[in-house]
Amino acid sequence: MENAACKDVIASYGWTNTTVNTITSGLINHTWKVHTDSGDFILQRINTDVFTHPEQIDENMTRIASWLAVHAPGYRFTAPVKNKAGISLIQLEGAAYRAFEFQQNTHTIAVVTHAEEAFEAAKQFALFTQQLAGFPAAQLHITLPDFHNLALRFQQFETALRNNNEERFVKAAATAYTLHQLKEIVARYNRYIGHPEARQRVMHHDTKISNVLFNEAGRSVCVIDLDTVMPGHLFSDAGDMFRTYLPPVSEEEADLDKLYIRNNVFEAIETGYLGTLKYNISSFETAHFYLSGEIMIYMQALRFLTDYLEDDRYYGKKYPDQNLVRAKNQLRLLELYQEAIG
Ligand code: GN1
Ligand code: MG
Repeated sequence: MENAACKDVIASYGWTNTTVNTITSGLINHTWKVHTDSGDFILQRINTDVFTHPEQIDENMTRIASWLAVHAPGYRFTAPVKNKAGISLIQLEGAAYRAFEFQQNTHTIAVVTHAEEAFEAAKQFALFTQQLAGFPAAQLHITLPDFHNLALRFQQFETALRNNNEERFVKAAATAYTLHQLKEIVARYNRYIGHPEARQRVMHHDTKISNVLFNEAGRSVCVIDLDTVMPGHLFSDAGDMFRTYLPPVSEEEADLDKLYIRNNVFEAIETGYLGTLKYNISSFETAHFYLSGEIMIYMQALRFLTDYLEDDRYYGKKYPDQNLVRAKNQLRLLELYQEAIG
């Protein structure tokens, strides 16, 4: 690990004989796997530029964990562990850290290869929202205000277009134009969230496949990466599954010919998610299930292009035009998705 602060964090848990390995997935937080004498842990440094109130994440986790302990004691909820001082969020030198027990005999996968994996993940995310259906969602802090507010994301995109850096604007122009033409999705989003039946629930807000733990038999065990757990709408979780599971390649793929919609995966998401939530979902939510994908794919395309126009402030990059490549990828995916839902 790169600095002395991390050593102090490790010491605060009382871990000894540690071996630390960086886990590279995830664009926002820093994650390490720590092997110790007292078991294996996942240690994370929260990106406090993004999550400006890490203590709110910690409070949300504690509230949910206590509630589940009473109402769904068998449910596997991956709350942070406490250090020797009984603290589950360690704030040091302006950074915030927390650790989780490593769930033995589980693994994550980076991309959906088989429809069965999409089914298992969709089932697990539905189960999460289902188990927490009785939890008073309004008691949770909003850890990222307006996170999935498509209307705001669109406004931020328009602002970025106006305050552009000339060279990037020229490169982004065609993609920006097409994205702008699709703005009626924002109007449909506004109607959705303004509808009295668009109920607020406890949502995960980051349902990519690597946020599900699988066991050796290929069954899903639980969901992880709970920083964005907060009140929200069903479209967030359903939509991000469509966005990230349907194509055979990720948002990083530059060759757009490799993108297509896998119909068997589509069916798997639908059966896994709607099947699990069937007694807990309104006809309004079911009727807007496909819209979820349009909202979330469109939102991600806007976010990547906005970041490109704003010099990669948020997502960062490993090569110069990466955020433009990501935006083009998501735009192509949106076109394919719209064809698929007809
Ligand atoms: C970010 O850090 P990661 O990879 O879990 C982002 C998501 C995006 C995703 C795109 C807090 O998630 O909203 O969909 O990148 N999370 C945040 O890869 O902005
Ligand atoms: Mg995440």
